[in-house]
Amino acid sequence: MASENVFVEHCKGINGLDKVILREIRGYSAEVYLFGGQVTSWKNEHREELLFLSSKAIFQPPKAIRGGIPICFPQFGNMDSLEQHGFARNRLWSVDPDPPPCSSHASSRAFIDLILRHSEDGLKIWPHRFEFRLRVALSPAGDLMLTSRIRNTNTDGKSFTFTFAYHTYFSVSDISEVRVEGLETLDYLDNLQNRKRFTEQGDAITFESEVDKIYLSTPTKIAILDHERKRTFELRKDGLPDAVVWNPWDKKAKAMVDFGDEDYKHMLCVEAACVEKPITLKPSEEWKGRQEILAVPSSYCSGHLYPRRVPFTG
Ligand code: TA6
Repeated sequence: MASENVFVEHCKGINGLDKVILREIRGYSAEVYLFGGQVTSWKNEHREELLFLSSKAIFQPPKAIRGGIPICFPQFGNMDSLEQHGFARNRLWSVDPDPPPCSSHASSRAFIDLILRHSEDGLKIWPHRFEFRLRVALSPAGDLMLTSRIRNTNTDGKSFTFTFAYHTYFSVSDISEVRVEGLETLDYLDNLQNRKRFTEQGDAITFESEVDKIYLSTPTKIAILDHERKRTFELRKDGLPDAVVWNPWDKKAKAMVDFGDEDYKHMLCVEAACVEKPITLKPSEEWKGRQEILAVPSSYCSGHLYPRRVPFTG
């Protein structure tokens, strides 16, 4: 076992791609591929997988891996000049040899620091120098925390602007039994109607067809209730005002080569994001965006958003 210690193991994954396995004493684990800086697995103490990874996911760079937590940077979606969702998910990251201290993960022993920088080829596509530091950590309670710190290292005095998302694929038992709480009555941009703006109705969100919505200025906490599994995912976010909700449903599922025809029944993307108001950084300025996800056993009770857990430390 090519391990550094019981909490962090460096090894080879699918197609020999480098990956890191994080483990916590009580049996939680997470897997991160250096390709894309992408989490592809998060398991609880019962070894149950909590994230969705497509049955047809392709592990062949530069193709993005379908599932887990792809990182959309420096562009969310396809509304600007770069490829869909930017290039961070299609690049090879490296282990950060000299990570700055990260206060918010003080209690965690199972963590890895990755780094992505501009490349000479990359400058031809996006003419900016940057450092993107990503810490992926498992808390002793099994919460999965991702902290991104992006710094503008341009030497020509130029600022740069970007949008961002943690494109998290949650594993669910049956999409038609899932409810999302925390986005009621909010405005959203509908990606299926050319980003036209609407206001969400007052109840928790349920699913019976394709959905692709960008909710604006959401609360910092959103809950995904999987009634059948009696499980609630809590998504807590910081520095990421928006949230994207996506399920391709049947037709789009069939159209995606790296997605099983029935896979849409067992996944839901709820993505902590910054889309509506892009972030601009001057040289040497740094932005921080953080998400923490928890999976808690929950007895379904509408309107009660946070079952039995401690408040978010932020
Ligand atoms: O986050 C939702 C979304 O932007 C959808 O529009 C859909 O395209 C999805 O991302 C998947 O994008 P991908 O480029 O990974 O196929």
